[in-house]
Amino acid sequence: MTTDNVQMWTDLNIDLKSHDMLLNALGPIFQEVYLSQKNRPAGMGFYDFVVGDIHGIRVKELREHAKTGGKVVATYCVFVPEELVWAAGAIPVGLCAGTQFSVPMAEEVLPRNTCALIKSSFGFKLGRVCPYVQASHLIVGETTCDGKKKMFEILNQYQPVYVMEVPNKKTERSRTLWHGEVVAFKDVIEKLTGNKITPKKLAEAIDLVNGRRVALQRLYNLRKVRPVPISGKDALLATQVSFYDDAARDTQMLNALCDELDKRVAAGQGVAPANAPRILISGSPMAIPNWKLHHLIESTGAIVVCEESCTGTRFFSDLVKPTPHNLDQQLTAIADRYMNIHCACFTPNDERPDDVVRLAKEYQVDGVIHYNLQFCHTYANEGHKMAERLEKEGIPMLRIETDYSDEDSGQLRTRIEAFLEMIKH
Ligand code: BJ8
Repeated sequence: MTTDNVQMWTDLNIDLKSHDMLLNALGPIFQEVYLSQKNRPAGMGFYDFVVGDIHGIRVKELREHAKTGGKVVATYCVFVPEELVWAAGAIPVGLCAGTQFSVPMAEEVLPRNTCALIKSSFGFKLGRVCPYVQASHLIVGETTCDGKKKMFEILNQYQPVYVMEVPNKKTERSRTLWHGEVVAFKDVIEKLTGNKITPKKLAEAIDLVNGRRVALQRLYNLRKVRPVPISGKDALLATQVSFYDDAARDTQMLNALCDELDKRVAAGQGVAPANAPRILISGSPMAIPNWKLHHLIESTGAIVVCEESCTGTRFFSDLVKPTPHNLDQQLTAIADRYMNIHCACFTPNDERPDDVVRLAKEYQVDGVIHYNLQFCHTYANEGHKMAERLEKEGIPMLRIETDYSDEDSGQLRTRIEAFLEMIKH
Protein backbone atom coordinates (compact mmCIF):
# COMPACT_ATOMS: atom_id res chain seq x y z
CA MET A 1 0.00 0.00 0.00
CA THR A 2 1.73 3.20 -1.14
CA THR A 3 1.50 6.58 0.62
CA ASP A 4 0.17 7.90 -2.69
CA ASN A 5 -2.75 5.50 -2.55
CA VAL A 6 -3.54 6.37 1.05
CA GLN A 7 -3.59 10.08 0.15
CA MET A 8 -5.85 9.35 -2.83
CA TRP A 9 -8.28 7.31 -0.70
CA THR A 10 -8.29 10.05 1.94
CA ASP A 11 -9.12 12.60 -0.76
CA LEU A 12 -11.95 10.34 -1.86
CA ASN A 13 -13.34 10.30 1.68
CA ILE A 14 -12.74 6.57 2.09
CA ASP A 15 -13.17 5.08 5.57
CA LEU A 16 -9.53 3.97 5.79
CA LYS A 17 -9.99 1.59 8.70
CA SER A 18 -12.77 -0.43 7.07
CA HIS A 19 -11.02 -0.20 3.73
CA ASP A 20 -7.85 -1.73 5.20
CA MET A 21 -9.94 -4.59 6.55
CA LEU A 22 -11.49 -5.13 3.11
CA LEU A 23 -8.14 -5.24 1.31
CA ASN A 24 -6.60 -7.41 4.01
CA ALA A 25 -9.44 -9.90 3.60
CA LEU A 26 -9.16 -9.97 -0.19
CA GLY A 27 -5.47 -10.98 -0.33
CA PRO A 28 -5.78 -14.41 1.33
CA ILE A 29 -8.97 -15.21 -0.60
CA PHE A 30 -7.27 -14.41 -3.91
CA GLN A 31 -4.30 -16.52 -2.87
CA GLU A 32 -6.51 -19.49 -2.06
CA VAL A 33 -8.86 -19.23 -5.04
CA TYR A 34 -6.51 -18.05 -7.78
CA LEU A 35 -2.83 -18.19 -7.01
CA SER A 36 -2.99 -21.79 -5.78
CA GLN A 37 -4.14 -22.98 -9.23
CA LYS A 38 -1.65 -25.03 -11.20
CA ASN A 39 -0.70 -24.61 -14.83
CA ARG A 40 -2.22 -21.15 -15.33
CA PRO A 41 -1.66 -19.22 -18.56
CA ALA A 42 1.08 -16.60 -18.17
CA GLY A 43 -1.40 -14.03 -19.54
CA MET A 44 -3.30 -14.23 -16.24
CA GLY A 45 -0.37 -12.37 -14.69
CA PHE A 46 -1.96 -9.13 -15.85
CA TYR A 47 -5.22 -9.95 -14.07
CA ASP A 48 -3.40 -10.99 -10.90
CA PHE A 49 -1.63 -7.65 -11.00
CA VAL A 50 -4.94 -5.79 -11.47
CA VAL A 51 -6.50 -7.54 -8.48
CA GLY A 52 -3.31 -7.10 -6.43
CA ASP A 53 -3.69 -3.34 -6.86
CA ILE A 54 -7.47 -3.32 -7.18
CA HIS A 55 -8.00 0.10 -5.58
CA GLY A 56 -4.76 1.66 -6.82
CA ILE A 57 -3.71 2.16 -10.43
CA ARG A 58 -7.14 2.14 -12.09
CA VAL A 59 -8.58 4.57 -9.54
CA LYS A 60 -5.54 6.79 -10.09
CA GLU A 61 -6.30 6.80 -13.83
CA LEU A 62 -9.88 7.85 -13.12
CA ARG A 63 -8.64 10.63 -10.85
CA GLU A 64 -6.22 11.87 -13.52
CA HIS A 65 -9.09 11.93 -15.98
CA ALA A 66 -11.20 13.93 -13.51
CA LYS A 67 -8.38 16.43 -12.90
CA THR A 68 -8.65 17.56 -16.50
CA GLY A 69 -12.43 17.91 -16.24
CA GLY A 70 -13.29 14.37 -17.38
CA LYS A 71 -16.24 12.53 -15.87
CA VAL A 72 -16.56 9.01 -14.47
CA VAL A 73 -19.88 7.21 -14.87
CA ALA A 74 -20.56 4.18 -12.67
CA THR A 75 -22.95 1.39 -13.64
CA TYR A 76 -24.39 -1.82 -12.20
CA CYS A 77 -25.93 -3.48 -15.18
CA VAL A 78 -25.11 -4.48 -18.74
CA PHE A 79 -28.16 -2.58 -19.99
CA VAL A 80 -26.41 0.77 -19.65
CA PRO A 81 -25.02 1.60 -23.14
CA GLU A 82 -21.41 2.37 -22.39
CA GLU A 83 -20.79 3.49 -26.00
CA LEU A 84 -22.55 6.76 -25.19
CA VAL A 85 -20.35 7.31 -22.15
CA TRP A 86 -17.12 6.76 -24.10
CA ALA A 87 -18.38 8.88 -27.00
CA ALA A 88 -18.86 11.86 -24.67
CA GLY A 89 -15.30 11.57 -23.40
CA ALA A 90 -16.34 10.11 -20.03
CA ILE A 91 -15.18 6.77 -18.58
CA PRO A 92 -17.71 4.07 -17.66
CA VAL A 93 -16.93 1.82 -14.69
CA GLY A 94 -18.87 -1.29 -13.77
CA LEU A 95 -19.06 -1.26 -9.98
CA CYS A 96 -18.00 -4.20 -7.84
CA ALA A 97 -20.83 -5.73 -5.87
CA GLY A 98 -19.59 -9.19 -5.08
CA THR A 99 -18.38 -9.24 -1.51
CA GLN A 100 -19.98 -10.21 1.78
CA PHE A 101 -17.82 -7.58 3.46
CA SER A 102 -20.20 -4.72 2.70
CA VAL A 103 -23.45 -6.65 3.17
CA PRO A 104 -23.87 -6.01 6.95
CA MET A 105 -23.32 -2.28 6.31
CA ALA A 106 -26.22 -2.28 3.84
CA GLU A 107 -28.47 -4.27 6.15
CA GLU A 108 -28.57 -1.26 8.47
CA VAL A 109 -30.80 0.35 5.85
CA LEU A 110 -32.05 -2.22 3.35
CA PRO A 111 -34.23 -5.23 4.22
CA ARG A 112 -32.17 -8.34 4.93
CA ASN A 113 -34.20 -10.28 2.39
CA THR A 114 -32.64 -8.33 -0.47
CA CYS A 115 -30.22 -10.02 -2.87
CA ALA A 116 -26.52 -9.91 -1.94
CA LEU A 117 -25.59 -8.02 -5.10
CA ILE A 118 -27.80 -5.08 -4.15
CA LYS A 119 -26.72 -5.13 -0.51
CA SER A 120 -23.04 -5.44 -1.37
CA SER A 121 -23.11 -2.47 -3.76
CA PHE A 122 -25.15 -0.28 -1.46
CA GLY A 123 -22.94 -1.21 1.49
CA PHE A 124 -19.90 -0.01 -0.43
CA LYS A 125 -21.40 3.46 -0.57
CA LEU A 126 -22.75 3.50 2.96
CA GLY A 127 -19.45 2.23 4.39
CA ARG A 128 -17.31 4.45 2.09
CA VAL A 129 -15.05 1.53 1.22
CA CYS A 130 -15.11 1.61 -2.59
CA PRO A 131 -12.94 4.24 -4.31
CA TYR A 132 -14.69 3.57 -7.64
CA VAL A 133 -18.02 4.69 -6.20
CA GLN A 134 -16.36 7.64 -4.54
CA ALA A 135 -14.56 8.64 -7.74
CA SER A 136 -17.68 8.60 -9.91
CA HIS A 137 -19.62 11.71 -10.87
CA LEU A 138 -22.82 9.91 -11.75
CA ILE A 139 -24.20 6.46 -10.96
CA VAL A 140 -26.49 5.05 -13.63
CA GLY A 141 -29.08 2.59 -12.40
CA GLU A 142 -31.89 0.76 -14.19
CA THR A 143 -35.32 -0.59 -13.42
CA THR A 144 -34.44 -4.23 -14.03
CA CYS A 145 -35.66 -5.50 -10.68
CA ASP A 146 -37.65 -4.06 -7.78
CA GLY A 147 -34.85 -4.40 -5.23
CA LYS A 148 -32.44 -2.44 -7.38
CA LYS A 149 -34.79 0.32 -8.40
CA LYS A 150 -35.84 1.03 -4.80
CA MET A 151 -32.21 0.87 -3.65
CA PHE A 152 -31.31 3.50 -6.27
CA GLU A 153 -33.83 5.90 -4.69
CA ILE A 154 -31.96 5.64 -1.39
CA LEU A 155 -28.53 5.71 -3.04
CA ASN A 156 -29.53 8.99 -4.67
CA GLN A 157 -29.55 10.55 -1.19
CA TYR A 158 -25.79 9.94 -1.05
CA GLN A 159 -24.63 10.46 -4.63
CA PRO A 160 -26.24 11.57 -7.92
CA VAL A 161 -28.07 8.64 -9.52
CA TYR A 162 -29.79 8.55 -12.90
CA VAL A 163 -32.11 5.62 -13.58
CA MET A 164 -32.82 4.21 -17.06
CA GLU A 165 -36.19 2.56 -17.52
CA VAL A 166 -35.71 -0.94 -18.85
CA PRO A 167 -39.02 -2.35 -20.11
CA ASN A 168 -40.31 -5.68 -18.83
CA LYS A 169 -41.65 -6.99 -22.15
CA LYS A 170 -40.22 -7.34 -25.63
CA THR A 171 -43.11 -5.87 -27.59
CA GLU A 172 -42.85 -3.11 -30.19
CA ARG A 173 -44.21 -0.62 -27.62
CA SER A 174 -41.45 -1.67 -25.22
CA ARG A 175 -38.82 -1.26 -27.91
CA THR A 176 -40.05 2.27 -28.59
CA LEU A 177 -39.85 3.06 -24.88
CA TRP A 178 -36.32 1.71 -24.68
CA HIS A 179 -35.22 3.62 -27.76
CA GLY A 180 -36.48 6.80 -26.03
CA GLU A 181 -34.50 5.87 -22.92
CA VAL A 182 -31.30 5.51 -24.95
CA VAL A 183 -31.85 8.93 -26.56
CA ALA A 184 -32.59 10.48 -23.14
CA PHE A 185 -29.43 8.90 -21.73
CA LYS A 186 -27.41 10.50 -24.52
CA ASP A 187 -28.77 13.90 -23.45
CA VAL A 188 -27.95 13.19 -19.78
CA ILE A 189 -24.36 12.25 -20.61
CA GLU A 190 -23.90 15.25 -22.88
CA LYS A 191 -25.13 17.53 -20.10
CA LEU A 192 -22.88 15.85 -17.52
CA THR A 193 -19.76 16.13 -19.65
CA GLY A 194 -20.53 19.32 -21.56
CA ASN A 195 -19.51 17.39 -24.70
CA LYS A 196 -21.64 16.81 -27.78
CA ILE A 197 -21.79 13.21 -28.99
CA THR A 198 -21.01 13.36 -32.69
CA PRO A 199 -21.58 10.52 -35.17
CA LYS A 200 -17.80 10.21 -35.56
CA LYS A 201 -17.18 9.95 -31.81
CA LEU A 202 -20.02 7.48 -31.44
CA ALA A 203 -18.71 5.33 -34.30
CA GLU A 204 -15.32 5.19 -32.57
CA ALA A 205 -16.95 4.24 -29.27
CA ILE A 206 -19.02 1.52 -30.95
CA ASP A 207 -15.83 0.08 -32.47
CA LEU A 208 -14.05 0.28 -29.11
CA VAL A 209 -16.72 -1.63 -27.20
CA ASN A 210 -17.37 -4.08 -30.03
CA GLY A 211 -13.61 -4.77 -30.12
CA ARG A 212 -13.66 -5.83 -26.49
CA ARG A 213 -16.75 -7.98 -27.11
CA VAL A 214 -15.00 -9.75 -29.98
CA ALA A 215 -11.98 -10.43 -27.75
CA LEU A 216 -14.25 -11.92 -25.07
CA GLN A 217 -16.00 -14.02 -27.72
CA ARG A 218 -12.57 -15.30 -28.74
CA LEU A 219 -11.76 -16.21 -25.14
CA TYR A 220 -15.05 -18.06 -24.73
CA ASN A 221 -14.65 -19.89 -28.04
CA LEU A 222 -11.35 -21.25 -26.75
CA ARG A 223 -13.21 -22.71 -23.78
CA LYS A 224 -15.20 -24.91 -26.16
CA VAL A 225 -12.08 -27.00 -26.76
CA ARG A 226 -11.40 -30.28 -24.97
CA PRO A 227 -9.17 -30.29 -22.91
CA VAL A 228 -10.01 -26.73 -21.96
CA PRO A 229 -6.94 -24.44 -21.95
CA ILE A 230 -8.07 -22.10 -19.15
CA SER A 231 -9.93 -22.62 -15.90
CA GLY A 232 -13.44 -21.23 -15.40
CA LYS A 233 -12.13 -19.17 -12.50
CA ASP A 234 -9.53 -17.47 -14.69
CA ALA A 235 -11.98 -16.82 -17.53
CA LEU A 236 -14.43 -15.37 -15.01
CA LEU A 237 -11.78 -13.06 -13.59
CA ALA A 238 -10.82 -11.80 -17.06
CA THR A 239 -14.50 -11.07 -17.74
CA GLN A 240 -15.00 -9.33 -14.40
CA VAL A 241 -11.99 -7.07 -14.98
CA SER A 242 -13.47 -6.04 -18.35
CA PHE A 243 -16.19 -4.20 -16.44
CA TYR A 244 -13.87 -1.60 -15.08
CA ASP A 245 -10.59 -1.63 -16.93
CA ASP A 246 -9.80 0.68 -19.83
CA ALA A 247 -11.55 -0.90 -22.83
CA ALA A 248 -8.64 -0.55 -25.30
CA ARG A 249 -6.06 -1.98 -22.87
CA ASP A 250 -8.46 -4.71 -21.83
CA THR A 251 -9.00 -5.77 -25.44
CA GLN A 252 -5.25 -5.92 -25.96
CA MET A 253 -4.71 -8.03 -22.82
CA LEU A 254 -7.58 -10.38 -23.69
CA ASN A 255 -6.17 -10.92 -27.18
CA ALA A 256 -2.69 -11.57 -25.77
CA LEU A 257 -4.20 -14.16 -23.43
CA CYS A 258 -6.06 -15.75 -26.34
CA ASP A 259 -2.85 -15.90 -28.43
CA GLU A 260 -1.32 -17.92 -25.63
CA LEU A 261 -4.40 -20.14 -25.35
CA ASP A 262 -4.27 -20.79 -29.11
CA LYS A 263 -0.81 -22.25 -28.59
CA ARG A 264 -2.03 -24.37 -25.70
CA VAL A 265 -4.85 -25.70 -27.84
CA ALA A 266 -2.47 -26.49 -30.69
CA ALA A 267 -0.29 -28.41 -28.23
CA GLY A 268 -3.32 -30.20 -26.72
CA GLN A 269 -2.50 -28.65 -23.36
CA GLY A 270 -5.36 -28.23 -20.91
CA VAL A 271 -5.86 -27.15 -17.31
CA ALA A 272 -7.87 -30.28 -16.55
CA PRO A 273 -7.95 -33.80 -18.01
CA ALA A 274 -9.97 -34.13 -21.23
CA ASN A 275 -12.58 -36.21 -19.40
CA ALA A 276 -13.11 -33.73 -16.52
CA PRO A 277 -16.85 -32.95 -16.17
CA ARG A 278 -17.69 -29.78 -18.09
CA ILE A 279 -20.13 -27.39 -16.44
CA LEU A 280 -22.13 -24.44 -17.72
CA ILE A 281 -23.31 -21.96 -15.10
CA SER A 282 -26.48 -20.04 -15.90
CA GLY A 283 -28.14 -17.29 -13.92
CA SER A 284 -27.36 -14.26 -11.80
CA PRO A 285 -24.17 -12.30 -12.51
CA MET A 286 -21.04 -12.80 -10.39
CA ALA A 287 -19.61 -9.38 -9.64
CA ILE A 288 -15.98 -9.24 -8.56
CA PRO A 289 -14.87 -10.72 -6.09
CA ASN A 290 -17.63 -13.32 -6.15
CA TRP A 291 -15.74 -16.50 -7.13
CA LYS A 292 -17.55 -18.76 -4.69
CA LEU A 293 -19.38 -21.15 -7.01
CA HIS A 294 -16.55 -21.52 -9.52
CA HIS A 295 -14.14 -22.29 -6.72
CA LEU A 296 -16.44 -24.93 -5.25
CA ILE A 297 -16.99 -26.60 -8.61
CA GLU A 298 -13.37 -26.55 -9.74
CA SER A 299 -12.11 -27.77 -6.34
CA THR A 300 -13.94 -31.01 -7.06
CA GLY A 301 -12.04 -31.59 -10.32
CA ALA A 302 -14.82 -30.43 -12.65
CA ILE A 303 -14.29 -27.44 -14.90
CA VAL A 304 -16.57 -24.49 -15.68
CA VAL A 305 -16.48 -23.92 -19.43
CA CYS A 306 -19.15 -21.25 -19.89
CA GLU A 307 -21.28 -18.74 -17.98
CA GLU A 308 -24.68 -17.78 -19.39
CA SER A 309 -24.75 -14.69 -17.26
CA CYS A 310 -24.11 -10.95 -17.37
CA THR A 311 -20.57 -11.72 -16.24
CA GLY A 312 -20.48 -14.10 -19.17
CA THR A 313 -22.16 -14.45 -22.55
CA ARG A 314 -24.90 -11.85 -21.99
CA PHE A 315 -22.15 -9.23 -21.69
CA PHE A 316 -20.59 -9.72 -25.11
CA SER A 317 -22.52 -12.11 -27.36
CA ASP A 318 -24.13 -9.39 -29.47
CA LEU A 319 -22.33 -6.55 -31.19
CA VAL A 320 -23.81 -3.18 -32.08
CA LYS A 321 -24.50 -3.56 -35.80
CA PRO A 322 -22.48 -1.31 -38.11
CA THR A 323 -24.44 1.65 -39.46
CA PRO A 324 -23.61 4.72 -41.52
CA HIS A 325 -22.24 7.57 -39.40
CA ASN A 326 -25.65 8.99 -38.66
CA LEU A 327 -26.74 9.63 -35.08
CA ASP A 328 -30.33 8.39 -35.46
CA GLN A 329 -29.26 5.13 -37.05
CA GLN A 330 -26.46 4.64 -34.54
CA LEU A 331 -28.79 5.19 -31.58
CA THR A 332 -31.29 2.73 -33.05
CA ALA A 333 -28.53 0.14 -33.53
CA ILE A 334 -27.45 0.65 -29.90
CA ALA A 335 -31.02 0.39 -28.58
CA ASP A 336 -31.61 -2.79 -30.61
CA ARG A 337 -28.42 -4.42 -29.37
CA TYR A 338 -29.15 -3.77 -25.69
CA MET A 339 -32.80 -4.77 -25.98
CA ASN A 340 -31.57 -8.20 -27.02
CA ILE A 341 -30.08 -9.04 -23.60
CA HIS A 342 -32.03 -12.00 -22.29
CA CYS A 343 -32.24 -10.94 -18.65
CA ALA A 344 -34.80 -12.60 -16.38
CA CYS A 345 -36.33 -9.15 -15.79
CA PHE A 346 -38.28 -9.70 -19.05
CA THR A 347 -41.55 -11.54 -19.29
CA PRO A 348 -41.75 -13.84 -21.09
CA ASN A 349 -38.07 -14.59 -21.57
CA ASP A 350 -38.07 -17.85 -23.51
CA GLU A 351 -34.91 -16.81 -25.35
CA ARG A 352 -32.82 -17.53 -22.25
CA PRO A 353 -33.57 -21.27 -22.03
CA ASP A 354 -32.98 -21.39 -25.81
CA ASP A 355 -29.58 -19.80 -25.24
CA VAL A 356 -28.67 -22.27 -22.50
CA VAL A 357 -29.60 -25.27 -24.65
CA ARG A 358 -27.55 -23.91 -27.55
CA LEU A 359 -24.57 -23.09 -25.32
CA ALA A 360 -24.73 -26.49 -23.60
CA LYS A 361 -24.27 -28.10 -27.01
CA GLU A 362 -21.63 -25.69 -28.29
CA TYR A 363 -19.51 -26.06 -25.15
CA GLN A 364 -20.12 -29.85 -24.93
CA VAL A 365 -21.20 -29.61 -21.31
CA ASP A 366 -22.06 -32.53 -19.08
CA GLY A 367 -24.38 -30.49 -16.90
CA VAL A 368 -25.79 -27.06 -16.11
CA ILE A 369 -25.73 -25.41 -12.71
CA HIS A 370 -28.50 -22.86 -12.40
CA TYR A 371 -27.27 -20.18 -10.07
CA ASN A 372 -29.40 -17.61 -8.41
CA LEU A 373 -28.62 -15.22 -5.66
CA GLN A 374 -30.86 -15.70 -2.68
CA PHE A 375 -33.85 -13.32 -2.84
CA CYS A 376 -33.41 -12.75 -6.57
CA HIS A 377 -36.96 -13.60 -7.58
CA THR A 378 -36.60 -13.18 -11.32
CA TYR A 379 -33.86 -15.79 -11.70
CA ALA A 380 -35.33 -18.05 -9.01
CA ASN A 381 -38.65 -18.18 -10.82
CA GLU A 382 -37.06 -18.58 -14.22
CA GLY A 383 -35.13 -21.54 -12.79
CA HIS A 384 -38.37 -23.54 -12.90
CA LYS A 385 -38.87 -23.05 -16.65
CA MET A 386 -35.18 -23.68 -17.22
CA ALA A 387 -35.38 -27.02 -15.35
CA GLU A 388 -38.39 -28.13 -17.43
CA ARG A 389 -36.72 -27.16 -20.68
CA LEU A 390 -33.38 -28.82 -19.89
CA GLU A 391 -35.11 -31.97 -18.73
CA LYS A 392 -36.84 -32.18 -22.12
CA GLU A 393 -33.47 -31.78 -23.80
CA GLY A 394 -31.87 -34.44 -21.59
CA ILE A 395 -29.39 -31.96 -20.08
CA PRO A 396 -28.81 -32.53 -16.33
CA MET A 397 -29.30 -29.44 -14.18
CA LEU A 398 -28.64 -28.59 -10.55
CA ARG A 399 -30.25 -25.55 -8.93
CA ILE A 400 -28.15 -23.56 -6.50
CA GLU A 401 -29.45 -20.62 -4.51
CA THR A 402 -26.90 -18.89 -2.34
CA ASP A 403 -25.42 -15.59 -1.18
CA TYR A 404 -21.88 -14.30 -0.67
CA SER A 405 -21.29 -15.80 2.77
CA ASP A 406 -19.37 -19.02 3.38
CA GLU A 407 -21.96 -20.44 5.71
CA ASP A 408 -23.44 -22.86 3.19
CA SER A 409 -20.19 -23.83 1.43
CA GLY A 410 -20.02 -27.30 3.01
CA GLN A 411 -23.57 -28.11 2.05
CA LEU A 412 -23.11 -26.76 -1.48
CA ARG A 413 -19.96 -28.80 -1.94
CA THR A 414 -21.85 -31.97 -1.00
CA ARG A 415 -24.65 -31.19 -3.45
CA ILE A 416 -22.20 -30.34 -6.26
CA GLU A 417 -20.22 -33.54 -5.66
CA ALA A 418 -23.42 -35.60 -5.78
CA PHE A 419 -24.41 -33.89 -9.04
CA LEU A 420 -21.01 -34.52 -10.60
CA GLU A 421 -21.13 -38.15 -9.53
CA MET A 422 -24.49 -38.45 -11.28
CA ILE A 423 -23.35 -36.91 -14.57
CA LYS A 424 -19.99 -38.68 -14.81
CA HIS A 425 -19.64 -40.73 -17.98
S1 BJ8 B 1 -29.16 -7.54 -17.27
S2 BJ8 B 1 -29.03 -9.98 -14.67
S3 BJ8 B 1 -26.84 -7.18 -14.70
S4 BJ8 B 1 -30.35 -6.82 -14.07
S5 BJ8 B 1 -29.37 -10.66 -8.88
S6 BJ8 B 1 -29.94 -7.16 -8.60
S7 BJ8 B 1 -31.84 -9.11 -10.95
S8 BJ8 B 1 -32.36 -9.38 -7.40
S9 BJ8 B 1 -28.28 -8.30 -11.49
FE1 BJ8 B 1 -28.64 -8.07 -13.58
FE2 BJ8 B 1 -28.71 -6.29 -15.49
FE3 BJ8 B 1 -30.32 -8.41 -15.58
FE4 BJ8 B 1 -27.77 -8.68 -16.01
FE5 BJ8 B 1 -31.97 -7.88 -9.04
FE6 BJ8 B 1 -31.55 -10.49 -9.20
FE7 BJ8 B 1 -30.14 -9.08 -7.51
FE8 BJ8 B 1 -29.79 -8.81 -10.16
